[in-house]
Amino acid sequence: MSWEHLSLFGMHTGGIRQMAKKTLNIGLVGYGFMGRTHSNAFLQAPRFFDLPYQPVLKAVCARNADRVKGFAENWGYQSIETDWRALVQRNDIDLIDIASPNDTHAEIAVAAAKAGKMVLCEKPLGRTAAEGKTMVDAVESAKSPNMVWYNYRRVPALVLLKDLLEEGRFGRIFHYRSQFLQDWTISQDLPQGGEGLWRLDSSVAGSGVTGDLLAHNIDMALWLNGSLTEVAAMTETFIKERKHSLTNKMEPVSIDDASSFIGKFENGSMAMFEATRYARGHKALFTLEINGEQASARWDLHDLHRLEFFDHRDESRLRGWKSIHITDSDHPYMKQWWVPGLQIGYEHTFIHQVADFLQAVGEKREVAPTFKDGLAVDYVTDAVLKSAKTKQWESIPLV
Ligand code: SOE
Repeated sequence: MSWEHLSLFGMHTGGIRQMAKKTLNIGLVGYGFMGRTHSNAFLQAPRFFDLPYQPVLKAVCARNADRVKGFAENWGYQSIETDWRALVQRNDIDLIDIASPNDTHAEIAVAAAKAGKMVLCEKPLGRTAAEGKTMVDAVESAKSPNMVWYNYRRVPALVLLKDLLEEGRFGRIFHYRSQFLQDWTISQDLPQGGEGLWRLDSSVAGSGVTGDLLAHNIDMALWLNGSLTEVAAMTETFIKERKHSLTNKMEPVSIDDASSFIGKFENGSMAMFEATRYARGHKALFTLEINGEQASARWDLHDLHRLEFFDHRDESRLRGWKSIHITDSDHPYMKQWWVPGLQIGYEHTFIHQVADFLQAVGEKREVAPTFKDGLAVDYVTDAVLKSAKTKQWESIPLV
């Protein structure tokens, strides 16, 4: 345990200066799973981090008035809207947070930027790179602070990995491989479309696992290992027809159920990626491994507080894989939390993202992943889907 942490015993809860702070009024669109993760993050971030702004849950917007009212009461939103256009035009809102299905991202983000709001958007940025580009153009011309919720960038173990890579400990990188495995759509009886199941409807989601899961793998890889230059992909739709929740009729399924690609990074390393919702037994197994000349590292979401690390420069008699428990106060973000050895989880990645965003707004600088970073992912996912169709290598445009 580091000394720094000893001083935190017993004093941390009072450690955040509760001086009068500028408020930042949040207008959330969408109240599903992501609406909850974001709301929790806005509430918790200022309790654990000393931030220049105090987020205020001003309004939440969704079409179903009764349900949005219940959501507002549960999370402490001061008011509700049932039309996002009204929310975006409100003078008492500083920031629009988009947590609604993918087909709404572009229109809301563009309108919010035009109305002079800061804009946060759930991933993927657009259903396509063309949509993503309109969003980037809108926030850039309005100079709106912006961020995409690629939350896994804020897992402390992965921030440590990024630091180790930047310190040059790996030497030349040879391989980067990453998977995201789930199994929740295997049943033939699962309908597509409608609330909760819009991820299975390509007109709403844009794509299947490519935009939903592989996008996380790609964002992480671009951040840790730099740009991808080209990809060769294969996708599969295992269940070809499902009942649509909105029409109650059997309709063709046009999302990809599984998606994998090989590719090349600009730094010369090889990429091997796979995402599927048909890996029976796996619920959210996001894994990555990176192999360099001097070191390797691997990580997985089911054990998110551990980083496995191998350093070839260690004394040969003692050389081996280390499993580093990322819970000490000198690990990224951890001194804001409990005491060494005690773990944090999935929801903290969103809290860290809010903390970093508010800090950056206070310092008038950008914070990654920006919309531009989100667009870089959209370019790769577009190329993956295209390559799966053309059966050719496809190159990735630079943002
Ligand atoms: C899909 O099941 C999903 O909820 C994604 O939409 C999230 O982005 C991912 O973090 C977990 O899985």
